[in-house]
Amino acid sequence: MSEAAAIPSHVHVAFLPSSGMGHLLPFLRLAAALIRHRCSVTLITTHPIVSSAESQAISTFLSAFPQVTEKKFTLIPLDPTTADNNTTADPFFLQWETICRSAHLLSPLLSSSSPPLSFLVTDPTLMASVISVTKNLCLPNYILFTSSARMLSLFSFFPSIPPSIPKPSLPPPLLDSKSFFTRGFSENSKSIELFDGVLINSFEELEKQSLDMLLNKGLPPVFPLGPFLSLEFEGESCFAPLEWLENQRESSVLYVSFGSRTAMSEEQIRELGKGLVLSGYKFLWVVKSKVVDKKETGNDLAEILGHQVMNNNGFVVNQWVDQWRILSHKAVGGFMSHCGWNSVMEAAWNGVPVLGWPQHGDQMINGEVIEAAGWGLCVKTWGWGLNNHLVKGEEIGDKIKELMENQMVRIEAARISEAAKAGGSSENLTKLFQSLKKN
Ligand code: UDP
Ligand code: G50
Repeated sequence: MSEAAAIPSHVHVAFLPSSGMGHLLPFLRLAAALIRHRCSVTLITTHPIVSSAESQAISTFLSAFPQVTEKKFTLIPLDPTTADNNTTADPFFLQWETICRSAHLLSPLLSSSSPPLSFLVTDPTLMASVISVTKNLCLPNYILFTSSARMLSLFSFFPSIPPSIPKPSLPPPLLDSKSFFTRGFSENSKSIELFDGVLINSFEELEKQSLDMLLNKGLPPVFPLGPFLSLEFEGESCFAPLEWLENQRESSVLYVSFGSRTAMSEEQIRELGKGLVLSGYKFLWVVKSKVVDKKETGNDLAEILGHQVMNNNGFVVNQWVDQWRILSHKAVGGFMSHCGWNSVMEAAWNGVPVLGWPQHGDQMINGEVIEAAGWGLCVKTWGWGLNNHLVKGEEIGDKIKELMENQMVRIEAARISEAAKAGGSSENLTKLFQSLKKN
């Protein structure tokens, strides 16, 4: 979204992201793009905030854009005994449920905005709870879908499953019709027709088939506005081993990260470390063994990994890194990823081939997008990170070699990056504003 789109004056947009960096970051990136197009922006922040990564991102965003109005939305504390075990086990799921249960209190916050709001952009996990509020206020409401168009096709037709999506690729909690996740997914999916449109961080060239399928299905219009670009301030005060990267050969390093909320078992971490060493490639590895961002100490790391990994070909970190900066570095030639959608889009923009190892949720479906477009591999035989299946280091090492030695994926990754940069997101933004005028 770099070129200026034709946008009417006095557009005031409010953003309501849900919890988790994978939800917050695309909201902040889209908000920044609209600010660049001279819109006024209100950011609704939900309190208490789950992780310090989220608090940090919100505060740096607000200092970078002092013209943004922050509306603090204090949530009604959720009595954990009224939520099921599945919800309370994951702090981010618990927060989704807490926001949903507080959503009826949003009304005064939205109606008191000045100048009056043109529309709200709502997180997909909050749709069913928020739509009645905006309908009462006659306020247009758009969804920012935080995953792939392929996942959106599953979401919007649920409980039907598009034939193009194999059952084993479904988010595992969807296999249990009574799970908290399935209930929310299903209610949110049903409410989609009440929305004015769906904004998505994707682009035609990457997901043409899924986007075409979503057209003419009686759904609200879908606006592919991606890839969303990282914001300058995101890298502030977070780590990137640039000096180390500068000393590596071009495309020689494998970057390894499983996103902001996937913790691996210590046993699996050890095998992964073994695999990285066995591959013989240089690696930059972000290790995470806790779901929320409590830092592991350096001692813990050495204890888990052993000194061979720590002192071998790699650079191991256990803190929040500037992923965009790493992926855009010329030394990085591969990305072992859980296929969280933001990571996938960041790899696409930067032309980095991906070795996908989906861990949960929508990640297998996102991995299939990469594989179909030919700029990476998605390993399905390793199973989901959630189960007890331990993937051995030898196998991991072999897959890494397969990716890093594959010239075809490298060529395709460069092609996808070019298509991403040439994409029509700015035209789609213009279409969005034209659709607003008709409301
Ligand atoms: N991220 C980052 N540094 C980290 C970990 C994650 O900048 O150390 C960013 C990453 O670039 C992406 C987001 O956090 O934009 C994670 O979202 P994604 O959808 O990839 O996965 P999730 O964390 O939601 O599983
Ligand atoms: C997070 C997650 C799992 C997961 C997804 C996440 C999505 C987004 C779609 O964002 O696929 C979505 C999920 C739930 C819902 C509505 C929409 O109620 O951990 O699959």
